[in-house]
Parts: sequence; C-alpha cells; structure tokens
Amino acid sequence: MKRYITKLILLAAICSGVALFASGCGQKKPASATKGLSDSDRTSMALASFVAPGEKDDYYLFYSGGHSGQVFVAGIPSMRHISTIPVFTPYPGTGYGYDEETKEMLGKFTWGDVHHPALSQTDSLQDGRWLFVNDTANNRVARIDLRDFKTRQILGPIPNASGTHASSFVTENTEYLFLATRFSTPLPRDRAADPKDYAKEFSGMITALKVDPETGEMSVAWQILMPPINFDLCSTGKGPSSGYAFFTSYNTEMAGDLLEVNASQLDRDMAAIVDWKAATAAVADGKAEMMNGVPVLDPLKVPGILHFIPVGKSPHGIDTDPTGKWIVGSGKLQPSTTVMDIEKIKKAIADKDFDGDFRGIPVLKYESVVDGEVPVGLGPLHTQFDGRGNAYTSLFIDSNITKWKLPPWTDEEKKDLTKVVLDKMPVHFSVGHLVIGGSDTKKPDTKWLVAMNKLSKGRHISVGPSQPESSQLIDISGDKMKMVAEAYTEPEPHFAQIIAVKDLNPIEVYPKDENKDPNAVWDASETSVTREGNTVTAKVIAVRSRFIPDRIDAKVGDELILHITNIEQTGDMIHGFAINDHDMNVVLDPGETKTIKIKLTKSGVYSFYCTNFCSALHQEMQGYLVVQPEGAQPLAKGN
Ligand code: RUQ
Ligand code: CUA
Repeated sequence: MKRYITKLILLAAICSGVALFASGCGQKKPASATKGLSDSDRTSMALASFVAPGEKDDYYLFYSGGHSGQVFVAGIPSMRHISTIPVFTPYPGTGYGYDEETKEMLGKFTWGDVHHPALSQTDSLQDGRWLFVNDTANNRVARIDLRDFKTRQILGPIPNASGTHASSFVTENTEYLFLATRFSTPLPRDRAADPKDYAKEFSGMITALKVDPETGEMSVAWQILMPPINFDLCSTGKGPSSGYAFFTSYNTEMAGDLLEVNASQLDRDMAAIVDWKAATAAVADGKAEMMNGVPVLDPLKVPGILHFIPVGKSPHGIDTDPTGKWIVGSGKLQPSTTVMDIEKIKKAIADKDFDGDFRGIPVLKYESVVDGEVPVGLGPLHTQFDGRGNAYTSLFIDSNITKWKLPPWTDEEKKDLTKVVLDKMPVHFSVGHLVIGGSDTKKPDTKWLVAMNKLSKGRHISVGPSQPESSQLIDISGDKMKMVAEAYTEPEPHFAQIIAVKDLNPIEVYPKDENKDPNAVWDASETSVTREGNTVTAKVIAVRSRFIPDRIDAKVGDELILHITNIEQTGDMIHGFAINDHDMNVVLDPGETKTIKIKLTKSGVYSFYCTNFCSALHQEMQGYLVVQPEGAQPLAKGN
C-alpha cells in the first residue's frame, strides 16, 4: 500500500511538470545515458520498478543459474537479487554441502548445470509447494521446498539417461516430471561404441519421474526408449491436451559428429508427442522391460504412446498455451514459430493421418496438424503466454521479443500471418529464455515479462573480460510492451519461474516441536561430549551468544561428530559454526539441527566460532577444540 502512495506522490510530481530525474534538478544521468530516452521516459521507467527502502516486491523470480549449479531469487519489480538457493553446488553462505545431510544429497558431485525450473501445479495452477530444477550435466533433478526455500532432494544420476536438458516440466497435478536426453549414448551406459555408428548404436531416452503428492519425493517411474536425436525442450498438456507431453529435438539427421553442420541439413526436425497416460497404463500392463532397475517401454512394441510431428528446422522451445489447445514450436533456424492445434493432432492420431514414419514411429502429416507459421523474426527460441490470447517469443538473432496473436485467426490474417504480429521490443543482447508468471498454467499473470539475455555486451560497467549477464523487465499489461528495468543476473540465466508473493507463505523459524532430529538438544543439561572407541560425539547448543559446551577434547585419529542445534525461536536469529583450519562452516537457522563429521588429523587447539553476526556479543560466540597427539590422554575427563 505504502508503495503505491509513494508512487502516487511521485506521479503527481511528474504530472505537475517536475521531472524528478532531469539534469536540471541537480540529478545526473549516467555518463552512458541511452540516446532517445526522454526525461519522462526515465521517470516512468524508474517509478514502475521502484521499490523504496522498507517496501517489498510483488513477485518472486526464481531463475536457474546454469553451470553455477544454483537457483537465484530476485524480487519483481525491483529485480534485486535477494537470495541464493544452493542446489547442486556447495555454498558456504548457508553452510550447504558441509553438513552430513547436504553432503549426502550432493554425492560425489561439486556442481550441476541448472536449466529449467518448474513450480509444482495442482489443477494446472501454481500451488506454491515445490520448485523442481534439473542438472543437465549429471542427469539429476532436485526439489526445493518453498516452505523454507531449501533443497530437500536430489534424485540421480537417472539411469539410462545422458544430458537431461529437456527437464524439469511437470504435469497438471504434478503427477509426473519429465526429462529427455540431449545426448544419446550407447545403452547400457557402460557400453562404448563408435560415434561413427551413431544412428545404429546410440539411443535417447524420455524419463518420467513420479512425484509423491504429499511429500514431493521424486522417484523414477518409467522410461521410453527413443531414437538417437537430441531432445531439447518439453512442455506438458492441459485441458484438451491433458495427458500429453511434447518434446522438441534437433539432429533428425542423426549425425555423430560436427553437429553444427551435420545436424542442420533437413528443413524439418521432429517433435515427439508422448501420451503419458497410455505409457503409464502400458507399464502397469507389464509391457515394459527392465533396464538398470527401470521399466523401459519400446515404442515400436507399444504403439500409441509415441508420435512424431515435423516442426521448423532445429527447433528449441515447445510451449503449450494456457487453454491447452495451441502448441507452439520455435524453430531456431527458421524465422517463424509453428502453431499446432491439439484437436487436429488428436484427430490425426485417431485417423492414422500419417506421413510415413521415423525409425518406425508414425509421423503426423504436417499440413493436418499445423495451423500456421507465424513470421516472428530471426532465431525464435521460446514462447510464453499472457492468458489474453497473446504469445511472446524470444528472438535470439534479432535480439527482441515479438508479441503475436494466437489463433483463432480471421481468413484475412490466415492469408498473411504478418498481420498477427502485434509488437516488437528490442532487448540487449541475444535473448534466450523469457518468462511470464504462470505461462505454463491455465492462468498466467498479465503484468510482467522478464527477458533473460544470453550476452550482455557492455550493459554494465566493465569488470574485465567476463561480462556480467543481464535480464530486462518488461511491462506487458498494455497493448505495447514497455521495458522498465534492467538488472544484473548471476551466471548463467536459463529459464525462470515467477510467482506472486501472496501465493507463497515461507516459515520464519523451524518450530521446536517439528524438529525430529534424535540428536537435537534444547537445554544445557542435555548437551554432552562422549567417547566411544575413536569416535567423539558432541551434542552442542548454539544460542545468543555462546556454544554449549564451548570446549571439546579429542585426539588425533578420532572422528569427531557434532550435532549442533540452534535453539532460537526468533526470526532471523541465525548462527554459524566454523572450525579454524578445518574447512568447515555450517549455518543453522532458528530451530535447526545439523550434523558434521570431521576426521581429526592434526594436534593443536582450534577455535570454533559463530560465522553469522548474531548479537553485540557475536565476536564472543566461540569455543575450543583441543586435539591431543595420537596416543596421548585427552586433557578433559570423559573424552
Ligand atoms: S535452453 S535459451 Cu537450456 Cu532452456 Cu533455451
Ligand atoms: Cu551466533 Cu554470531
């Protein structure tokens, strides 16, 4: 509310002719001021994204951090980066990857390549429960719980799969989450074959993960063996397309080398249509064969679960509109999007209206299912929807966003589809993904679009050769798109999700009675240091501004196990626990217990201390780990 009042006052100032940011009032424009932006342009852009100190944003933007392995959270409209959710990469800022629980989740990997986040859905609407993200590099998927914004599960590496880029995409009620392979391989995965024999020896795979409706726990449900084409992206159906999932691919040529040239020969590539309800039924009917512990369906033996449609050359994104009727393929190497009608697809499947087959799988006749090719511009990558009948496509080569009208089209429009192109907005530079809140649900948010640019070419002050990435915030509430802000984006942004602040309700502390850790201690009288053979176990309390106990005795050769509980129940009262010289830092939120294990290899006295500024006596929050040489008697009794 306050924010709007501030805005009104500022607006009144502009309307009365006072240009707040005009150089005349002593405010300086940056030296690199964009030519053509008037003072009133500047003022209205600034106001649209202005969130004054003490005010809060209206939306969360969750953007994947690519090979940083993390998910970043920004607020909209301020575009300020407000949080990092570590997922596939350790993050000392929150102690992620140091305690036993998160170390076990990370397994032997130190990074991941996060591409596509997906918010969980119920009845094709965001339900604000979980955020799923994939790791293309190591074939994994993670679940972030939006109750506490923490990674709670990492599943994988998924068997029989490689380079799971077409992920994560959830079905209407988050029954399943799909992954498809960008890289085909010989199967089983430990078999080596010559890439020269690619078409014969390599296979792709589409995987369905089952998601537990109560806990969100993911497990591998089934897979479909696919020809060795490179699957790229996915979207799921709803309404009339309920039960289907759509996947784009490139390399219909099935080239095993020099893909840059060899995978761009044919004018059309294949989009796969998977009937996931039929596939689930086929698995239940025992039609799958086990491979590496996973039921795998061979679509040649189970007809009906898989069809192909030819789409524009080397497509990238494939997106289902909010009504579920229109499926839009973006053909990277052709200047148009391909718009398909699900009713026509279903009819073509029922009528067996095929145009031959691809590797034995029926190919639907292009003319029978496609409504039109919309000339959106050069290098279309991804399309999002505003729920008002409009689509927005990112153009990598043209560096702009094109807004266009979905069918139904008039006869006149059909004759000349340039007529359905409504607006173009330049972005800087080479946009990849774009996102509208809830675009993949039946009720998108119609206010904001964020363009996530692949190259930033001097958009920021220079920090050397590695140029900071940038994203741009575009107001889509009117007929014409309006860019209002640009922000630094942690590398490397891929897809994102937007959800309204009112639709999430994160907790402030972990309630004490929910802490089920058997090693949690809540009172000084319960703390302990005990020895059993060469294992020293300490149960420690962290509370303003001390650790109890603040002395732990052990000797070289011991394994030290620490169970630390932050017994605070006050919001934002976080404590850290670092041990000098031992590469160890965990961070404990209020009410949280974490376990760390250290093999003690050096004698000496090592301080442990709180790494999170917690009170005026934060510096005093410290203790000693006393390590005697091997064979010596520990100084303190009992350990
Ligand atoms: S991809 S820039 Cu990894 Cu999502 Cu399209
Ligand atoms: Cu606890 Cu600083």
